[in-house]
This record gives sequence, structure tokens and C-alpha cells, in this order.
Amino acid sequence: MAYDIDMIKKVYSQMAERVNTAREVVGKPLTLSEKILYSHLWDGKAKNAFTRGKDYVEFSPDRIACQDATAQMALLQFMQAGKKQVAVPTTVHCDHLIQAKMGAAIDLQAANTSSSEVFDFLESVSNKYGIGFWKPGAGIIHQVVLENYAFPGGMMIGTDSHTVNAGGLGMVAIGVGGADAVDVMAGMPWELKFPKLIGVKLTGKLSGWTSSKDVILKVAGILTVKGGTGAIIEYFGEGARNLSCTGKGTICNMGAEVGATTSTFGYDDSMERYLKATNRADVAEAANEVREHLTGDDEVYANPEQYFDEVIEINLDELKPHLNGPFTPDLATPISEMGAKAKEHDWPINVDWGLIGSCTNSSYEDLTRAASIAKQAVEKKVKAKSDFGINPGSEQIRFTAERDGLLQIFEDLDATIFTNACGPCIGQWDRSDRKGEEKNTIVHSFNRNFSKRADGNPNTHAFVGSPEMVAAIAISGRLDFDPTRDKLMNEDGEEVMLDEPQGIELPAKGFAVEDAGYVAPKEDGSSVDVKVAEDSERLQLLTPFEPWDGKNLTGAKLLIKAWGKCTTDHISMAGPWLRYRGHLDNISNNCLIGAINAYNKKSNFVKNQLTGEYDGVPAVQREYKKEGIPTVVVGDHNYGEGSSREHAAMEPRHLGVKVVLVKSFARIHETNLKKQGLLGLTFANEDDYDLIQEDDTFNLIDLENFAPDTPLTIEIVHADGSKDTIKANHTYNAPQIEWYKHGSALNLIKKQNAA
Ligand code: MIC
Ligand code: SF4
Repeated sequence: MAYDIDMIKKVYSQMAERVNTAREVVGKPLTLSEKILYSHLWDGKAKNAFTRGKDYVEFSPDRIACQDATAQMALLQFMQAGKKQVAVPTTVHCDHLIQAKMGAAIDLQAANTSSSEVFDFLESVSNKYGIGFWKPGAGIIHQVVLENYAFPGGMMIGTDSHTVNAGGLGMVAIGVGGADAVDVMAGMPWELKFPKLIGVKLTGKLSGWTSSKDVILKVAGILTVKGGTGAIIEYFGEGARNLSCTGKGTICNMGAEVGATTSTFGYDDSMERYLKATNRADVAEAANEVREHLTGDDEVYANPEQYFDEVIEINLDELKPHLNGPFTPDLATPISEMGAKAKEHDWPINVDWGLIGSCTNSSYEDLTRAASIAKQAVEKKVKAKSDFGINPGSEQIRFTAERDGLLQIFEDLDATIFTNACGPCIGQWDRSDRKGEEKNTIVHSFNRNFSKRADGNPNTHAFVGSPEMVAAIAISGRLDFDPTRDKLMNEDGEEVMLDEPQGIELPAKGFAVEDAGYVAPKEDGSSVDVKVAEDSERLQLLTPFEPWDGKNLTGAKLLIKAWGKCTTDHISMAGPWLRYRGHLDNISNNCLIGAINAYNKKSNFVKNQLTGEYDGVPAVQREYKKEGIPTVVVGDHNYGEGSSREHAAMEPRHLGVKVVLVKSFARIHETNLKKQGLLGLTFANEDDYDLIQEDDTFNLIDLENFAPDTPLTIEIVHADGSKDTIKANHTYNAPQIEWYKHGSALNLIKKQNAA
């Protein structure tokens, strides 16, 4: 039986009425995304239609998921909200804090020792507040959610940008910062700007070497890393129905890489099969009863241009396998062209590692497709030229894959089976073959390949591909290997070719598991004691941020003008820093250390205007803080792209940065800044970015009149005394301005709860 089946049945019992009302109010047939959004309004049935891309709307999500690296901050905040229990079903998953080094058994034990303080904290907070807890080793949050919690037509939020994975099971699942999750845990509405809608019509059927991953690699190439910003991507058409449920999950998962709010697919037979195979026939039956409401209306899919803001069409019969990268997930190259492109750009051809895993591609089907390639290598006597590492998505997948002999196939090829966890995908990788900053290439089935992400080396060129393509490339050891065309030399000196991969959608003998790793919370957790040691270097109770003094901001110094791509990995690096995710002061020592200073193109090397000396960003910022001098961070386009981690907003806030002024923001990061009481502003005129000089001082001369839809005026005073006065836009609505006034959204919740 499924978890929280009563909640799911309740959602379905309201579905017909809510969808029908929404259709009347909107006055036309509805997409699936609209059906889910309008049936999850905080105020119940729809009363009016919302303008996409404009109206802020309050929603009522059905559930919440948090992973260990973000849950610490989310729960530290929730503990301050003064509530006894979480208001909606919530789970915590321990997956980010486990390093891949020797293989699952040893690595998991090492993580349980080195991070016991954090895991114990998360477990006890979960127990206290009624939160389901998934132990280290249970699996990667999004695979565990897909296997246990996602349900067609539902709405969830999660403190991780790849929460969107659950779109593979027909949800609207959205990644948020911890402060957003705290709102919903505390029984309050969750606010989102009503998204725009991008329709992707899939025709045809995948075959040969092409897989679901290639659909999203192609979409990423079309939309680029910001093309999906503020939009839900809805996939439909015969091609969509032909995809497996976990394949749909892969596509939705990587929608985060184009900045999409989320992605989703209508309920179909593949989802029904998956629900039944994962022990949730009850959910499938309930969904079948409201089936028509769990997909877009026929008229919409027949004439998508009339209903979506943008429509893309992809013919799966013609789609070719791709590799995306290096350094950005939207640089899409069909594998047949990789050789020439790699030569042109001087990307290293030899591949050191092939890594299969991450929330994107670690399902049972993924493992079978990759194993079908690995098996051929063993049978055809080809030795893998690259090292090979595998992270299964969950203990259920691992256990089943072991039973079915899949893991043995990889082991026969000398692969290392790492823990069911994020591992190298989030820089939790003790890479033994290369230290230092040597230029090298790896291929993986993950979603992100930003500089330094997997191993901390800025010269590691990481390419993203499907699990089976990663397997083929790891076997050949070459980035330019095209298995549809190229031969390999075996140990007997014969030339052999790899046959097309064969996947098994769902295990013929069913899934099996002995201990899935779930710990249910106490019915009444009021007696549970949550301990945080005073001198802990990993956990620190939060002190509320100072409220706004109501005055204009004057005399603010430029901390850094970030140049080019500035993702959350640049603002608050993961890898070794994951260690401090529960300790705001300690993790603030990584604040913006990856951002490139526009004036010298170096990272972590900025001018201290008080002394004229250069130093690391956190050190300089701490000097300003000591002197009580406010600061401004300036940035380029899509600032804060990538993850949901609110540390990227809390650190600057904690250190005394007041304003983040950029050309444009990634959605989650902009909200995180607002929630934590910072001013997130965008240049009204993009070119004003060029006016900012290294010794500038900023005055926000009309902040006292801070109001919705009213740009702010910034006076920029240069070192020679000359001035530029520019306009900055913002998207704060009235309630969000209240967060700013109170110093943070959490301060406001606390005040409301105390009242
Ligand atoms: C990531 O893939 O970057 C992460 C780590 O999962 C993040 C969350 C985090 O920083 O903890 C995400 O995508 O939101
Ligand atoms: Fe974990 Fe990587 Fe997925 Fe983020 S993208 S949740 S780090 S596996």
C-alpha cells in the first residue's frame, strides 16, 4: 500500500469539481499543468483566471521532500516557527553527504561515522515533528520519491532543484529553498508566480542508441540554461506515451537545467505500470477513476499553439544520441559530431571515468540498458579503458539489480558500485586517479556538469550522456567513440562492435528489498529532544536576521562584480563545503569564492576598498561587516542558476551584503534572496552593468518608498567623485516587501505565530 493514500484519495475526490470550475473560469480547454495548479489553490475552487508569468498565486502543495544537505537549514528554520508537527506529509532523505571512494560498504560506514552528528540531528528533528526519515544508503531523494510518494495530478515541493523529477509520474513538483518549505510545513500557503507553459510534442518512438536522456539533452540545446525560466514544460503526444515512466522522470529531472519551474507528463499506461510495480496498485486504481483530469484536454494537444506560450516538436524516430558539455549542460552535440568538435575545442579525447547514477538516471531500467552494453564488452572480450563507477538510485533498485545479476555484470568489468546516493554528482568523490588541476575528460549520466562540480578540478571536462552511452564510452575510453559506427579492438586482437542497448522497463520478478531504509516518526514527538552542541562545527542554531530600519541605504561598497556564469555552485560551493550546511557562520567562509571578479578575472580575489588590498571574498566581506559597512554584489544573467540551496542567499545575508544587483535571476535563487531579507534587483537597463567600477559606492535613494511595481533608483558614486544614477527593477509584491521589512520571511512567520 502507498504511503499517505488517504491524502491522495482526498486530492482525487476534489479533482473533477476543481478542474471543471477552472475550465469555466479560464474559459477554454486546459493543459495538464493548469489542471494541477488550479486544483491546488490555497483558496479552494478557482474564482478567477490567472495571468501566466505575472500573477503571484498561493498554492497548497500535497507534500514536501528535503534532502540532507538542504534539510539542515530548512529544519533549523522550521524549529523556530513554533509548530508541533509539520502540516503536510514531509520526508527527509540522507543522500548528499556520502562520499564515493572505495565502494558502497566502506563508504557508507565512513559517512555514518563522519556525519553522524548531522544524521542524528535530522533523524531526531524528523521524529519530533512527524517527518518520515530515509536513512543514509536508502537512496537518492528523487528516485525514492518517484518510487514511493509521487502520484499523478499531485503537487509537491522539495528543497532541491531536481524535485521536478516527480513530473515523470505526472506531478507538478517544484524545487524551492528551505524557507519556502518552512511556510508549507508551518501550515501556510506557498506562493509562486503563475508559470508560463511550454508544450513539447513528442512524435515517434525511441530506438537503438537513443534514449529518454537524449530528449532532454536536445531540449536543453534548444532552450539553453535559461530558456525554461518561469515556465512549466508539458510533454505530450504519441512519443510521450511511448516512453517509460522512469524515462519520463529523466526528462523532467533535467528540466531544471533549462531553468524550468518544472516539467510534467499526462497520466498514461507507463505510469500505471510503474505504480503497480512499485507496490502502489491502490494509487493506480484511484488515479484511473479520475484519469481524464490527469492529462491535458484533447483540444489542447490537438492544437497546442493555441494553448501554450511556446511549442517545440521533437520526432523521436529521428532523434540522435547526444553528449552535452563540457562545463554547461546545454552545449548539445550529437555523438556523430563529437570527434570534430572535440578537436576544434581541444577537449581531451581520452576519457578517464564513466559514471552512471544521480537522480536523473539511476533507475532499474537505466541500469539494465547500461548493463546490456557492459555485458557485451565482457562477452566480446573488450576491457574497459576508463574507470567505471555506478551509484544505484535506491536500495530497492540496488537490491533488485543485485538479485537479477546486473551488478555482477558491472563488477565483471571492474566497475565500482558506490552507495545509493548522489556521490560524484555533488562532488562527494574522492577521486583517486588524478589530484591537482590536470586537464582531463569524464562522462556521466548526471544532469549538471558545471566547472569543478564532480571532483573540484576546474580542468575536468565533464560530458553528460545516457547511461548506455556512458557505458559505451567508458569501454572505448574515447570521447569521440560513436558505437553506431566505430569498432573496438578486443583482447584477441579482433575488431568488434557493440550491439544496440536492450533495456528492461520493470523487473520481470518484481522489485524486492529487505530494508528500504525508512524510519517512521513517532505519533507524538513532543518528548523528543533535539540536541545541537554549542561547540559543533557542523550545526548552529539560527539567530534571526535584523529587520530593516526603514531608511534609504547609503554608502554601500561594491563587494564583487561577478563576471559571466555565476551559479549557486559559484556562490556556495558544494563538495567539501557540504560539511557545513548546518552551520551558517562556518559555511559563510565559502561565500562567492567561485565567482569570477570582473576586474581581474580571478576567483576569490577582490579589492577591499577600505585598505586597497586584495583578499578572498569572505575575508573582505567580514572586514566590511566589522566596520558596519553595507555591501552590494553585482552579477550577470541567470545569476544563481542551478541548485535550490538557500545558503547562497543566507551567507551573503549573514555576512552583511544588502543588495544583489544583476542582469537577471534564476527563479529559486531570487525567491531565496527575498525570503532571507535581501534586496534582489535587476538592472532596468542591462548595459548599466558596464558602468559599475571597482571602487564604487552605492546609494539607494528611494528605498524608503519601496513598493510593488515601482523601480528603485540607485546612485553610483565612482572613486573620482563622478556619479551615475540608474534604475533597478524588482519583483517584490506587497507580502514580500513585508519579509524585507521584518528582516526575513521567517521573522514574519514567528511574529504571526506569536500573535
Ligand atoms: C545539486 O544538484 O546541486 C543539489 C546539491 O542537489 C542542489 C541542492 C543543494 O545544494 O543541496 C539542488 O539541485 O538543489
Ligand atoms: Fe543528488 Fe546530483 Fe540529483 Fe542533486 S543532481 S539531487 S546532487 S544526484
